[in-house]
Amino acid sequence: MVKPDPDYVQKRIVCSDVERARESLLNPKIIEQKKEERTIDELAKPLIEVSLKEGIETVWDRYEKQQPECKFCAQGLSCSRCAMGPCRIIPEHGRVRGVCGADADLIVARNLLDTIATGAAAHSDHGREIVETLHKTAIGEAQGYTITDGVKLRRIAEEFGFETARLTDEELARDVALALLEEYGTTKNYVQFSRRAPEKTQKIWNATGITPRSVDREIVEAMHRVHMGVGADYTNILLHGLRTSLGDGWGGSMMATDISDVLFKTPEINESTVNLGVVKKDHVNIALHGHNPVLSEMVVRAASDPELLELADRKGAAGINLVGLCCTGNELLMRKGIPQAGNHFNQELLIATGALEVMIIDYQCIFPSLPRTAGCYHTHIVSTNPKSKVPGSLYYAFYPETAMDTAKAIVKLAVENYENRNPNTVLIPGKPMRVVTGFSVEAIKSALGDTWKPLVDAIVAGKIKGAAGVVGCNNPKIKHDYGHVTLSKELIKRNILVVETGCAAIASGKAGLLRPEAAELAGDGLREVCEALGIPPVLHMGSCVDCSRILVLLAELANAVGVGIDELPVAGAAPEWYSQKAVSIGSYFVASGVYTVLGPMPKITGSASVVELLTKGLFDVVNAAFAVEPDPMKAADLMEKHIEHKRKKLGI
Ligand code: SF4
Ligand code: MSK
Repeated sequence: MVKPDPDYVQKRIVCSDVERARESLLNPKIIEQKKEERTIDELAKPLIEVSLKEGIETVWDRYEKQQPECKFCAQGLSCSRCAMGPCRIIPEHGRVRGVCGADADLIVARNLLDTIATGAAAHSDHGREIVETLHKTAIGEAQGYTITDGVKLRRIAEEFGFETARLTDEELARDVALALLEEYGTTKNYVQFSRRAPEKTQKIWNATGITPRSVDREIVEAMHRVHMGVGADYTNILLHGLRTSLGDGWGGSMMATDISDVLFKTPEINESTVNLGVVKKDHVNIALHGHNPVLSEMVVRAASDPELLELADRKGAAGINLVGLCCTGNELLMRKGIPQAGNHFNQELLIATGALEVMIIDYQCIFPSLPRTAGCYHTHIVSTNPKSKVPGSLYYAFYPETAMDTAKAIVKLAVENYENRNPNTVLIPGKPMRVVTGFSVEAIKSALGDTWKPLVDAIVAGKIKGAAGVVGCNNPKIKHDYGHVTLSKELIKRNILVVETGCAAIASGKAGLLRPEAAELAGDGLREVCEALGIPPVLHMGSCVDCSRILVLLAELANAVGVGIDELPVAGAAPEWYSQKAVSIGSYFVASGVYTVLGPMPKITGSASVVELLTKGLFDVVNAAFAVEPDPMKAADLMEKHIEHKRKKLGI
């Protein structure tokens, strides 16, 4: 049986070692006020209350302790790239340039390029791991994996011009995997999937010089460009940011999505449940948190292993209950209907239910402090990825070659931990919310009768005014889920169909917007279309990397009517974004022609020139730009106005 890696043995953090902050918080009025200020998620509130009473720190407490934030950093005006610094631009003190001579525009632009490149790297490295797993599956080296969607595999193979007829799925998978791995450093000067974009959109990229040449090349060049003394033109730097992000959206992320579909199945419309109420009192509960589905897919299979189920029975549990978190959860929800416990700001609260035996983490969006939270309960945090080791966790090194053995070992660990649960601390705060999910591009098209015509007709007739992609995270600068839910409700009321990914989709799920019944909240036209098709007015399209599904959807719609993506009556929004990946996503939406409204302000206000370029100047370059509007009602106004403008230009 696989055991935790002996080379990375971590001492379990015990509650007495965890900083507690309880004295000032025993005032019931303060507790009441804080839980209302922090979230609109009704099931989160009782657990926030418990955390406050017990002094168990959460993201909101740490955010409060970080105030006031450094105003130079917040404006993007600090630089610590080289050893002559760190430098800050403070014009009122005559500090208008860093030691090297960099001005505010350059420092802000370089910081932003760094952020975009980080996000693009995170998505694309995830994509590479999925493609490597496909390769290992094809050559028989991966344990327990199979090719689940051979049709999609063949479609991808044809895009590369491969002869598919005489090859088996495995032979084809090997060739496709190798071709995709080459995309990371291809010398053909474009990434293959960028050819999925409408010709008009590709022409804009070519004219602007932002066609992504290879996934890694753009990221490496971004890292080169942020070095001291490599160019001082903020426009030139930020155009490379767009190019880097396109290599993510139409490259690394798209590979992650498509190959996960090939390995684990292309999502189909299915039903499940979301919110913290998916935890079961009488079951062994295991959470799957992070972004990469390669391990969690195996855990799903391991959890139905008869021996492990029998062991759970012997320990007195009624079964093994898997729940998802963040985007690993989205991957499982979309494909397998595994219930989803919540989004980014539910991660600590899930542990505070006291009923979680193990939280398995892969990478991205995982609070490094989780083992401290778990230290006050019986929960084990199990880290699994060699690039994402976390002090205080149990580290089970995960490799595709031994995937099933590792998955079984972790499930066994959880089952054995069930008896350590303290029933007195268990708080499952309510009932789960039903959701309808699984809206891959293929599933949407199939629901429409394998043609885009009904959707195009509904848009032309004005029943549906347009479409909006609402994506991204949680951020303590915005009340948890308020931005997502308010914006989505407002858009559907205005007959704008909403598609969502990531934590935005989970927020909508918790609020009941992913049920067909939510059509009641939509405007008359959208309601009619949703009721005719039996679909919700907010469609869950997947995880963060699955924002690439939105790109493909836009490309197919634009191709169906013979326009560029920039001409479609669509808009994007990230009302509660926090991560570098979200900046890359926003950038590739804009670079692909989608006007995008951000909730929290990026760290760019130190340069009026950069703000002007990103919010106005880009219209002259890619016919789309960013806006920043933290108030979701006002964000809906901006998006609706943009959509109406596009309709007018199309003459509809
Ligand atoms: Fe200062 Fe320039 Fe070095 Fe940045 S690169 S730390 S601005 S000297
Ligand atoms: S998990 S990147 S908090 S959407 Fe993808 Fe959620 Fe944002 Fe992470």
